[in-house]
Amino acid sequence: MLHRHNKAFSICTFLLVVIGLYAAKAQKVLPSDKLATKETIHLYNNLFQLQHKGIMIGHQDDLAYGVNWKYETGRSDIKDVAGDYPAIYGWELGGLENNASANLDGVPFDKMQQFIKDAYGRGAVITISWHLNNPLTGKSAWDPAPKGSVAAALPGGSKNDLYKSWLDKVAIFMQSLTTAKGNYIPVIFRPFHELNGNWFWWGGNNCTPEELKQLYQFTVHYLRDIKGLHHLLYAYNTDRFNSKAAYLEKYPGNEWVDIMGFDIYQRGPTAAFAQELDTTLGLLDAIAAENNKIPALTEFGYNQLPDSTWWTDVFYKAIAPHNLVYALAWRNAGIKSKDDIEFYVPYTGQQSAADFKKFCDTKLILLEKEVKKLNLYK
Ligand code: BMA
Repeated sequence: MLHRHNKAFSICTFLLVVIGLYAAKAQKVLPSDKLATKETIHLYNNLFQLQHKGIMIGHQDDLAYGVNWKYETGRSDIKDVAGDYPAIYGWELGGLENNASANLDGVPFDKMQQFIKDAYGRGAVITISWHLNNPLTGKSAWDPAPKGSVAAALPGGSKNDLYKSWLDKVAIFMQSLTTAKGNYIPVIFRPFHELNGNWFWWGGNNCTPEELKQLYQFTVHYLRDIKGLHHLLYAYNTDRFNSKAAYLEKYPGNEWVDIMGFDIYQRGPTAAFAQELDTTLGLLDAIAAENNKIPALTEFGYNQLPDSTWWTDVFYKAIAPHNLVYALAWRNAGIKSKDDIEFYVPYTGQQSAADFKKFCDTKLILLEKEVKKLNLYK
């Protein structure tokens, strides 16, 4: 009798554990857009659950060009070196606001649309940045003068109509990103990146925290509520930072943001960079967890990769203990001028190529085939 009782008890316990596990798995987190499409909700939820399990490696303009090549169908520097495409692709809209047919780095928008559709079809993730011109001066994103550019773009400002017309073009581009079945392809949109630096017209001291918050909110409101786009997740994105307060100084609020990230580049000694990356990711872990958002390294790189074991010795060690779900390497522009070469992932024959493959082959680091298995949109 006692024996049977015990058995019934352990079956009950077992069932409770199974139900508990199931409930934990089914516990959904939702994006900030209450009307987000099904695929967008799945993507958000799946990325959220990826924390501690995997870090997706991404690359800006990966399919368009690499070091010493341009527009070769199917080619990618990451694939050449590591055997697979990146798990997340970064693209850039700068120039779209002026009706250009190619962006500021020469990538034709029609090719970009196709690259995005192809990558989505293979199960990967898309993120888009926008180095938009200064609406007040008509010059580039890197034209911080005069102060007042952000105020001018806001409702009531002299350039609000112009800014809205630019957002209309962004909306048309986003709406062009559809699947074979006609559904919208979810996109992580990353406007006003590096917003604590002084180099962009929306950044640092070029506006007040309140103005930037308003611009961020207005932008999301316009795209989401006025234009009716419900396939976007929004990434809030600073440059390097050293405290929670500094990170959150211009944060528009949880209703407007889905992903929290920052950009960081190694430009000096390795030990200091490794330490800073680790510390800053630790701050981001805490901030994202407190706000129930997804942490990501929205841009990173060590230009020209002069250290042959940087990937496993420095980068892996710094990122592995943290919660980030992706890290996006900046573009392999290649030779820009006689003294200016830019690349952040290795190409065949580059001195860190073997180490990059080793890094990508670790269990934690994910490329495209591995995320396809995760079915991020389901
Ligand atoms: C920068 C450089 C530039 C490029 C810009 C926008 O970091 O790569 O060459 O024009 O990003 O993509």
